[in-house]
Amino acid sequence: MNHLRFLTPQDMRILITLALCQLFFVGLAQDQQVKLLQNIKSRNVQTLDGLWQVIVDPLENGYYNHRYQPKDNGYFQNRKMESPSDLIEYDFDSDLELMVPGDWNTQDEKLYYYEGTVWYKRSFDFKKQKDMSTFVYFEAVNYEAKVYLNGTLVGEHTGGFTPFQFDITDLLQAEDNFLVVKVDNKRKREAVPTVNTDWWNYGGITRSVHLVNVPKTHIEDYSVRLSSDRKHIEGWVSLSVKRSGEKITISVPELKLNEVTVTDEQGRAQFKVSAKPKLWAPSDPKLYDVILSAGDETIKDEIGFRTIETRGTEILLNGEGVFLKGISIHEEAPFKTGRVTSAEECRILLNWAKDLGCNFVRLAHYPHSEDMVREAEKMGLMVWSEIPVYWTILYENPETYQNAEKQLTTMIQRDKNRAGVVLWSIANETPLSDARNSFLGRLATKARSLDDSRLLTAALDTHSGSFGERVIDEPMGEVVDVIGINNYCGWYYQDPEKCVDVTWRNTYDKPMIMSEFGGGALQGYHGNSNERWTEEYQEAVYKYNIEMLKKIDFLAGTSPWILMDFRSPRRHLKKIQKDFNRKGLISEQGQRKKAFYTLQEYYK
Ligand code: GCB
Repeated sequence: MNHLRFLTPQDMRILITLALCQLFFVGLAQDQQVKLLQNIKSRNVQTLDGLWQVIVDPLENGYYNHRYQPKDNGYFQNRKMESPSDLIEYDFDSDLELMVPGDWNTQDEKLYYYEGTVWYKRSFDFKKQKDMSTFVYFEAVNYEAKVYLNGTLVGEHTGGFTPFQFDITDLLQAEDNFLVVKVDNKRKREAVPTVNTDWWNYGGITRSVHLVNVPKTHIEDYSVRLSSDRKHIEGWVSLSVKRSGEKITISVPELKLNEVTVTDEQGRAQFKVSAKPKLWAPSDPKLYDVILSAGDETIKDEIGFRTIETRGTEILLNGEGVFLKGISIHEEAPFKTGRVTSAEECRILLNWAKDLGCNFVRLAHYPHSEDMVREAEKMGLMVWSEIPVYWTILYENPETYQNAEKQLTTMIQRDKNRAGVVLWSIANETPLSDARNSFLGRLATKARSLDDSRLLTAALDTHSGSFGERVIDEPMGEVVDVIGINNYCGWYYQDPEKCVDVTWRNTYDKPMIMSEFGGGALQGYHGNSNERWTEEYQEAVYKYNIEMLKKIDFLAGTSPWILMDFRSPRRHLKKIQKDFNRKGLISEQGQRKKAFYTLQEYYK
């Protein structure tokens, strides 16, 4: 019987709407499955770093026509005049050049405050190899990127601090390829982060770009870690093709571990082998060479093995209580200012953290580069890694949620093999509301579904209690494993010396990290300890806060705000700030302030 004969036009409309909705949600779901090659630096890569030609395009004239419709012959076509009468009103060859990786704001004075579109173009030759696939891999572009190769759109990406890749195998030619990227860092209310942040909105291709060549059947992703009972090394390897019976080898030569397994029909192989590795810890950040092979491909990673968990109000690393002596860090370069662009700059910042006596860094407020995370791990610094769900983003907006979830997924995807990373942070100082609770609750569920071997946290405000007694009863305390608290006693409220008397009550049986405290000082500016902006004032803020912290028995760590002064468009006090948030313990030129030594003393 034909059921459709009994359907009214109204029913048909409902059915069509339902079908469209389903298509829409399937589309969304697929979009959320971030495909990302793990550990690209161990692959066959060709760098695209260096000078790129650029065109600054505030009106997006290279993209929209005068009717504000996307045009077919945009700047991504990189056209040239072919005869003297041709009208082409742009030319990458005679315009500006900018360094990649790098932000544009600190490379050209005219771009210091610029927020909008810049077109980047880079030409290259390419030696095609049989049976190989080539991806263009961007470590980060802030904030939106549209990527074109030889005039064809290969993909788009949103989010300023997470990597993305596109398969460009079929578009590559032997000579004169041109890669054009439309980069747009306009702030948007619905974006993550939103329009309002306390850091500079550095635009550009801020991290490295690579061409990655891999065999058609290659290892796409893997996870190698210590089991929670600390008796096994376990994990999985997944191939680029969904094919069963492919042989996979996982070896850790130093442990004489050599495991051979085969893929299932999803192209994925699981493994679990008895092992007793030396455990990764700040005192001995042991990393093992791990070699994975499948077909024609062999890749090497350096992986540490550890467990991280909580027991009541304690954090346990490898089963033992640990206090997280930390510092917060923005990804801003020492000395030159602007975005960090090299592993060397990461090492300078992290060495300063080591000098402070840290075993922990809070990488605020967005995923830092893979270099930063790997360098921290090598130095024995535990890492708090965060997504820019910051202040008042649009918690009611489904697209904002999808965006945040994708950034979270990519962060976990990229760094899941880093033993150094112990905490995923899903938010910073978010306002109380049902919409926010549901937003963060969903993010937490997602994070746990992707990775159950780390702790979840968020930097929260205290919303109840008085100046004298602060009470931790934020609903998010229920959701996270470790409660981060940002609290500026002695700076945004109260005189510094009164902070000693502040007491803390935790309504949750969970560890608390004081994820921010501090105050501002201009390096070299001296005076009384009650004079704002002097090093002595900042020193007093640290001194009395530390006295307060010492009395909190559920305190499991601290990451004061912040290692180094950093640029912020909210800091207008010309004589002192000059566009810098001055809460650094070190100036942007690397000079230590008095409070550096106060914290160092505490960490001893
Ligand atoms: C905060 C924010 C941080 C700011 C800091 C400040 O609570 O989390 O992003 O930079 O305060 O200096 O006000």
